[in-house]
Amino acid sequence: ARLPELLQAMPKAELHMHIEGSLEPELIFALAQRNGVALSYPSVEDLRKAYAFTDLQSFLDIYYAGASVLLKEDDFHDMAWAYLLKAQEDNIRHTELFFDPQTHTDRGVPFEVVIKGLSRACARAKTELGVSASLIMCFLRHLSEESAFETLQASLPYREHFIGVGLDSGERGNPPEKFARVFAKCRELGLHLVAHAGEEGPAAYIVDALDVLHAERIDHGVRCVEDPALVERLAKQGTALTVCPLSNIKLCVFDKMDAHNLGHLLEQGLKVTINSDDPAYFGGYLNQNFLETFEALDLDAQAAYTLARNSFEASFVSEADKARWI
Ligand code: ES4
Ligand code: ZN
Repeated sequence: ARLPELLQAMPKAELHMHIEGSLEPELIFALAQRNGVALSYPSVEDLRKAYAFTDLQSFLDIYYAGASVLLKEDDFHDMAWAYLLKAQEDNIRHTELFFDPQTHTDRGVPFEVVIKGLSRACARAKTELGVSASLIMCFLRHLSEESAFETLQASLPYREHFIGVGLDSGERGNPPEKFARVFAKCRELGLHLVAHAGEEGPAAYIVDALDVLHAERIDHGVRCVEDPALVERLAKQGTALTVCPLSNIKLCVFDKMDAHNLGHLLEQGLKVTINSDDPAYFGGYLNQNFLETFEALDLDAQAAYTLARNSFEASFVSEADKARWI
């Protein structure tokens, strides 16, 4: 079969997807209307035109503004459901979705509203779409340790609705150490631990995510190549990197797809996965990431198989489910 058809058809898992980053401009406008929220863009086209980013922060400003239309439980459900339909189209069998409660609780939306809406969509996906979906709660690293602890406290009544915690938002100046105590508490609670590191931040932040936070996977991690000893360690430990190629191009982490280091990371024996990050903002869902990466880096069917297998191996599903999918 031709490679594009193989990439489309092969079963896969997605491990790095911010559900708020799946909010398409059309849905932002529909929810704004439904909730009577005023937007600073006159039309869907004008909003989409604003999706031209120079770095992570220029994206985050628009991403947090987009999330302001989410107020009711149904809004969170409808957003997640729209993504889960795309996931099914892309032959995603399992997805671990990040959500950012502080983006909502800071606007007065109760934690309960967020998690109930998202959980309901995840439960429906399993029965109606055959897509397994879990939630990972992220702490915004530009906010304080105290705010992260408050968020963790608010989440405890819903402990069974999410499988782990992550760390996202602006990396520069917000090192993993800032959340050492929060992550220690989450570890005690038996939560899975992941962290964004080495996207815009230095390789040292990846080392600290491992040593200080005890992160089980590194989100992005592409700057690990700046520290050869770290690359060797990641390969030896089998630590997964959840790489997001289209995101990296849109946020200027690499100039163009030909210049992306994903092929190099694979050659180094790292457990690389491909993910969409914020697909509504970065020009495509998971299969689009696979297609553009394989085209630009001239990857083959063997690489496709490795990446799909890695996605299941690096997931937090049971060993029985892994055996079923791999
Ligand atoms: C994000 Cl690309 C990226 N990096 C860090 N935090 C994020 N939140 C949503 N997308
Ligand atoms: Zn991300």
